[in-house]
Parts: sequence; C-alpha cells; structure tokens
Amino acid sequence: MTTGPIAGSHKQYIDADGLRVPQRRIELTNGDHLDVYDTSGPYTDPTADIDVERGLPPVRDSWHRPEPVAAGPETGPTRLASTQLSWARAGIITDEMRFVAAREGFDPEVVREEVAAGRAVIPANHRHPESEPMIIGKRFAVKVNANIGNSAVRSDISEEVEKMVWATRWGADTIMDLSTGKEIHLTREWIMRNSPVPVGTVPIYQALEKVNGDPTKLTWELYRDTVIEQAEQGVDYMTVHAGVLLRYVPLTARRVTGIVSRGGSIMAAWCLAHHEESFLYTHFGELCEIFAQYDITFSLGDGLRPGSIADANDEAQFSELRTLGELTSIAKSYGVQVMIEGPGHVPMHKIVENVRLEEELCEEAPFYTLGPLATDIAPAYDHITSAIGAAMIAQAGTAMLCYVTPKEHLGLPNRDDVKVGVITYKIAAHAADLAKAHPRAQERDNALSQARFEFRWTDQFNLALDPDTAREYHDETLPAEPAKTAHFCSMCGPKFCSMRISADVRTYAEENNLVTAEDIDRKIAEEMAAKSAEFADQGNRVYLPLEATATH
Ligand code: IRN
Ligand code: FE2
Repeated sequence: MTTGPIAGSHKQYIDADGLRVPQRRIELTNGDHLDVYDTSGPYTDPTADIDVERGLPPVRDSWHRPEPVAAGPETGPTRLASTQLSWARAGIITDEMRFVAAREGFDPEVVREEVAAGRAVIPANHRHPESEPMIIGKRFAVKVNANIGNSAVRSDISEEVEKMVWATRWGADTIMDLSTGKEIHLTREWIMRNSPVPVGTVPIYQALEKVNGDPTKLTWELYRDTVIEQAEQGVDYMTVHAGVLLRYVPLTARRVTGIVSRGGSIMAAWCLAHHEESFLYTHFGELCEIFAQYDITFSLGDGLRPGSIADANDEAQFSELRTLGELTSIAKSYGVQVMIEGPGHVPMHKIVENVRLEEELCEEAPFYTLGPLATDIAPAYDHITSAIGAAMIAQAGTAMLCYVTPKEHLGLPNRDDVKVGVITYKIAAHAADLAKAHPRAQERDNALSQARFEFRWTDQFNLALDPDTAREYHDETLPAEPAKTAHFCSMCGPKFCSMRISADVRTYAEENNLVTAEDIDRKIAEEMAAKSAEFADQGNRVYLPLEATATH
C-alpha cells in the first residue's frame, strides 16, 4: 500500500542524536536539491514494508519516556503528570521535543520553552507510538489538519484509511477522524494503527451514537467511558465543547445561522433539555485527569462559532471564548496541553480581533481555526473562501488551520476533494509562514522561482506543492519532451515570454559589464555621448538630406 514517492523526490531520514527524522528531498536537474518537511510517513518510501492489517511500526515505544513529574509549578508534588507540558515545565527536553526541533530546524530548548509556556503543543498520546511527533504553535510552521471520516450514509473503512494516507501525502500535519455511524471503533482502530500523524477526534459524536442519536440521553458517565475507550486506542487530541454553557444558548437565538457546530448543538440540546450546566464543564477536572494520564491534548471546541458572516464576533462566540480561557488554565494546572478552536465564518476586517482576543483570554494557547470563510456566497468554492480567511488568521498568529474542501456545506468530500483541500490549505499556511518570516519558508519559493526563470520546467513542477497537476497543465498544450527545456510555455508563446526577454536583457547586461546602477548610468552616458558625437559629425543638423539618412 505504499503510494510511491512524490514526483521528483524521495524520502530520507536525518539522524538527530539517534532519532530518525523524516524529510523529503527534491532532486533538481541542475544538480542541486531541496529538503522539505514531510508528513507522509513511510507510505512514500518504496522500500518500506507496509501492511495495513499489522499497522506501522511503533517507533516511539523505543524512545525514552521520563518519569512523571509535578503537573505544574503551582500544583506541588501531589499532582503528577507524564505530559509534554509537565516535562517541559520541569526543564526536561523529551525525545518528542528533540524530534520536532530537528524537523523544523529549531533549537530543542526553544521547543521546550514554547511548550512550557503553553504557547505550543505536541499532541502525542503514549498509546499512539506509530506517530511522528509534530508541534503546533505560532513560533513554528503553520500546520494543516484534514478531517476525514465516514458519515452514516457513505464511505467504508478502507476508504477512510486511504483518505488518511492521501491527506498526509499532500501535507496534512494531523488528521481528525470524524466518523459517525456503524463501526466507528473499528474504523478508528485502523486509522490509528496506520497513521504517521497525530489523530484527533470529537468523542461526543461517538457518545451520541451510543444513545442512538438522542442528545438528551447523554450522561457524563457514558461520555467519560467513550473518552477512555478512545484514549486507549491512542487518540492524540480531542475536541471538547466544554465552553457551551447553558446561559450562552439563548444568545444564539437571534443569529442568522444559530449553532452550526455539531458538538455545540449536541451540548446545547442537552443543556436545554435538562436545564442543567453542561457535564463537560461540571466534570472538567475529571476529564483533565484522564487526559493527563495519556497525554491527550485538549482542543477546546468552538461550539458557538459563527456559521455566517452576519454572526461573526458576536456575544455568543466571545462569551464561549472567555469560558475556554478559564478552562485553559484549569487544564494546564493538571499538566494537560491545550489548544483553542476558532471560527468559522468571519469577514476579513473582523479576523485579527479573533486572534487578539484568543491570545488575551487563553494565555496564548495555540489557536486552531476552521478557515474562516471570508464570505458566504460561494458554495462549491469554500476551500477558496476559507483559505482567504485562513491565510489572514494564520498571519495574525493562528498555529493550525482546519482545512475546508470544495464539498463544504454540500456533501462528504471524496479523495480528490481531500487533496484539493489539503493543497489549498498548504498555500494559506505557507503564505503565512513567509509573512511571519519562518526561518526556512522562503527557500522553496526561491528555488522554484529560480527554476521558473531558468526554464527548468521539470524542477518547477517538482518543487510545486502539487507536481502532478502542474505537469499535467503544462503538458496539455506542450506535451513533447523538448518543451521541458524550452524557453517559453503556451501561455505567452515564444515571442512574448517575459522571462525569456528578461533573460536576454540580462545576457546583454552581462556582455556589456552592466552590473550596478552606476554601470547602467555610465552606459547610458556613453551611448548619449556617442549619439551626440554622431550628431556633431553630421553638422549639427536636425534634418538630414536623404542620402545621409540612408547610410543608417
Ligand atoms: C476547528 C476549529 N473549529 C472547529 N474545528 C473543527 O471542526 C473541529 O476540530 C472538528 O474537526 C470539526 C467539527 O467540529 P464541530 O462542528 O463538532 O464543532
Ligand atoms: Fe459553514
């Protein structure tokens, strides 16, 4: 089930003090190469021995796991935890921290500091040893999550595993299994055992299955058992909509689109039916104890996120965010890592405010947003409407973007939609990395532009986020092999290619020793002088007789 390497590249591993850190090396036709971050796991390695029935090798089992330490500085020796957060606070650099540091080109100490401060998380359940750790935090490269999972109506298990492999091939940094319907446990088991990236879930979905879809029948005990079941399977982070409080529900009544979050609507229905505070909120401490045991990361859900431009930044949304802030500090006192989920649908001028408030209220815990869609008017193109918002919110400091596919609001995404969603979000994430001056981001842009300027077409394709489609589009009009080195493409044709013309300009400049602006000024002055000498030679006459001009 290896899918083979991505065109023009191969998988390799660098050694970071005994840890095998994956990379993808793109080989260029001029003899250079570029090494890029790689999320694809062993699937792109043709030599890997992959058997989905057995699962990936549990690599992390052989890593060193430190002893439990005090959950946090304020909790004293009584509350112990074995989490990246508590270790980071105790000054311990774990193998997971070293791994992500090597992966991103940072000093491990920077990683430890960011995790200790709660500004970054490394979602890594002790029971998911197959995963290659990654870090989510604003100092680091912006990450992309891809949602997969069957609904009751469509899709089967192998299709879901295939979607996971496919999503990570194109760059998904984490995946969320949002399966509902039958065989939810088994589907997740297959995904967990074969996933090289952290896996997130929303446990309330499975809890709801267990009560046949009637939210009023949910109980804390049933929910807790579901969380433990998923924790045992190795789920790395869980969306918990614990900020949907009873008193916030009426705030959504006058909204254009009410409550659009699945989890949020389930909890709102429960609160209203029982007229009681949400059990996710009242039992939050117990939940933290479970999370601390496995090192599961909270993704505190935005159950009241706006589902339309009209509802953006309203009282319901920001009230919930304040509660998520309270819960953040409780979770951290248990040593549990936290990230905060964010909107949704937000017009561009209201985006930055979301990041500012999240940072202020939630102690700068990593923000993880769904887009946001910058307009509501383009169903079938919502990967684009949302990537506009995603790029902006990531530039402002969001650490991970939840992708949106072209099928958003319309249906369950298929394989092609998953790829389009991932690539679209890699664009948004990378654009933000450039704007934030992430140390290595621009290397790839420079390499690609160089290839483009030098008409190394193959390199241009292979350096692209999606080499296959780039090549396919090029070959639609110029399929012949010589066109791969031709100094033009079919967009402008040979005569009007600006790149060719500027290459000619450059050659002329080199031949005439025109390097600096002064050189060029000098050259202009020389030419002017030559012209004026010629003018003088011809007797300073503006109009020349016919026989004189004919010599020119
Ligand atoms: C991300 C940010 N806000 C929401 N999300 C994702 O949306 C969340 O992680 C989950 O994958 C998906 C559906 O969440 P709801 O609709 O249950 O809130
Ligand atoms: Fe929506």
